[in-house]
Amino acid sequence: MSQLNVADIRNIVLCGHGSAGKTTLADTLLFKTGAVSHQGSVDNGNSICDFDDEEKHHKYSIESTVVHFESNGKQFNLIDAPGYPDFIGQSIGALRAVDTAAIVINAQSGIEVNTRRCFEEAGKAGVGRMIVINKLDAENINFPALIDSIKEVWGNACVPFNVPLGSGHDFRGVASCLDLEGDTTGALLDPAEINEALIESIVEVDEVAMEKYFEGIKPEAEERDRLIDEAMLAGTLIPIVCCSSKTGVGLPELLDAFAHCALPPNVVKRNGKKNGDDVELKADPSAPLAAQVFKTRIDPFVQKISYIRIYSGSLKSGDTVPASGARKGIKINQLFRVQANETKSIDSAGPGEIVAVTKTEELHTGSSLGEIELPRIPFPRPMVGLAVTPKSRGDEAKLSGALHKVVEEDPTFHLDRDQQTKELVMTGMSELHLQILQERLKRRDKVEVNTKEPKIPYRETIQANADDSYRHKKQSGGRGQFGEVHIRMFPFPADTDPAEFCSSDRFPQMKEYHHDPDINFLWVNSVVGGTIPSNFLPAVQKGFYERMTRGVIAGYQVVNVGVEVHFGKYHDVDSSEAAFKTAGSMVFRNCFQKARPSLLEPVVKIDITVPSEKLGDINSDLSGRRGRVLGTDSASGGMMTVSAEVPLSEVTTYARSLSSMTGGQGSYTLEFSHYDVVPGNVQKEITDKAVLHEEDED
Ligand SMILES: Nc1nc2c(ncn2[C@@H]2O[C@H](COP(=O)(O)OP(=O)(O)OP(=O)(O)O)[C@@H](O)[C@H]2O)c(=O)[nH]1
Ligand SMILES: [Mg+2]
Repeated sequence: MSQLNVADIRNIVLCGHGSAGKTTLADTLLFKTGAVSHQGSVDNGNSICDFDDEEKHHKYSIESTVVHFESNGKQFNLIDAPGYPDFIGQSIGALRAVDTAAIVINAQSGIEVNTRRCFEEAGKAGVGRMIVINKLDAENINFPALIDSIKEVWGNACVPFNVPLGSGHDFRGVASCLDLEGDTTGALLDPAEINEALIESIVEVDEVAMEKYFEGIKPEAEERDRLIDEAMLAGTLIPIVCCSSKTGVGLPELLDAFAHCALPPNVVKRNGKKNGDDVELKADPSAPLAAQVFKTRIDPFVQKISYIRIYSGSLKSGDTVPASGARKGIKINQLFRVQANETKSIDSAGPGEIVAVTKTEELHTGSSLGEIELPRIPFPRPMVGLAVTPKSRGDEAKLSGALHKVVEEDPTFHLDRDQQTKELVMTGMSELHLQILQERLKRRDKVEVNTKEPKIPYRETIQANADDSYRHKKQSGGRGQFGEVHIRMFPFPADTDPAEFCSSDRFPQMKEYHHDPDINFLWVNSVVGGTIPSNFLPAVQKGFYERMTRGVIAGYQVVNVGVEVHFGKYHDVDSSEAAFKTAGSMVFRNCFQKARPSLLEPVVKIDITVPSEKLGDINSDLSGRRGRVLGTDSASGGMMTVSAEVPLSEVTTYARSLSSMTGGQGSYTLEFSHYDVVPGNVQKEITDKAVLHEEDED
């Protein structure tokens, strides 16, 4: 296609639970539309979309894959996302690139945990939603019950756009519920009965159209397409389409439904910020450039690939454009269009398009291109940590390089150094996530690792006020060291407004305050009469920070603390930055120990889907793990979903326990919820185990 009309572009992510057939669907659509010359297959290890060695080996998707094809006069960009909840970050990134989410459901197993999660994430991303019921060629499918459960879980906006004709072996086609035509013998629900509900959910967004409809006038085709766009955008229409990606039945109709219902890029409303002000993005090639990197991949051959969605304006090969985080403009040497792992050079691209650039070091996942800053991509916070060392001594630098590549590629993977043990700790979404990444290190970077038990990112804080002072004094010949710092320490709860908190009533001598939102630390300077000269205050603050990073009682980051520095002493000759830094660090430690120190632990929200007869076992197991059940919901196929809050430390190896409790029939998703105070007995266990490296003198 030479000149792309933005209204003819359809960007769709295929997301949902594992094994629903998303990759098979993408592979088949590519082949049927002639975009590729062979029918890829996950089972045969020659899938176009699951091209990574790890994906071929495990026979499931690990990364999202971008492909494109043409059909019905439309240019489709499809992103095949992995269905394992461990890789949810891939779906969340992909949702930034698309205008519609097609949530694929396995007709046999119905709504599963990650189906729900993807549905919710798509809602948060503000894109249109469609539901694809796949695997209708499989046996023992109760289609009417499946539709009922979909409506029960997500509401009446979910309406079949078409229904299957025959099921299992006899699944031979689909009948449209919009245009009632053709032979509907064997339909699993009567299209004529659904027609009214479908049209109502389409006209519902427009009062005039609605009135006309109740007078008996149905919207004309063109008007209907406009209304469908509006209804999809408003979420009053969530069309359900039926198919089998294996046999190909229902796929022409699926493409037709995509062409009509999936939102074009110029319909979805998006905002960015320019110089702090909100700006609405216009899908216009001549508007200012607004584009965002939604994914990064390190390819063994072409190195770093940044995948970019253009929302507004155009990009040309050779352009130099501003980018967030880069001090100068960045040069786009060559633009590419991507087909799975293949790239093809293109000269330019406009709004709504998905392109890639290579070897651009300043671009990272989430970076904005152009003057307009796009919102942050809400990747989930990884929670499962493992200390990692190379198997062969001498491979430290190689390992660190390889892990930094993964950090660049995967926003749900973090790398830190443990403050206590000085070990490298990798943190991911789950054990499986970290295991797959280790496989990648072995294959791609030829480095094998040893890992140690999961690390929990505890935090340290205080529960009471305290005050203290510390004099650092050393005289060892020549010039001495002298610094004295007096502080008051107090809890500073999360979500406290620092401006409101720092009133003159509370701090009558306050000169200034500074709030660090990352660790919710409040620093108040009330030093009287220059007793600590202002040029030494940054050193005192540095001492505090060093101590907060190192932890006081168990070696974890200190958070939610406020300190008022109000008095001190100095010496004309012997005072130095180093002396005040040490005094700052020591007074912080001593004062913290007096202020009822406590540990905070991460609590996660867990959704567990199990056969209903296992519910009792799951609940009692959860209470043994200090869990709190929030609710229970019925899922399809005799399954129930339990939602609960539970300390992360209790579920780091939940996959194994759930599998043994349910004979492999359970699944779950984890999401960070909040930090909570650790009960006294558990705190004691952790602090007793902690080995603190004290280098300071007392
Ligand atoms: N009977 C039947 N099997 C299918 C169909 N589509 C896919 N499968 C099979 O289901 C299995 C999983 O298919 P995939 O396409 O890998 O599923 P997926 O949704 O991409 O799975 P994840 O990548 O883990 O999220 C494979 O063995 C496919 O052959 C279908 O329409 N009917
Ligand atoms: Mg897949």
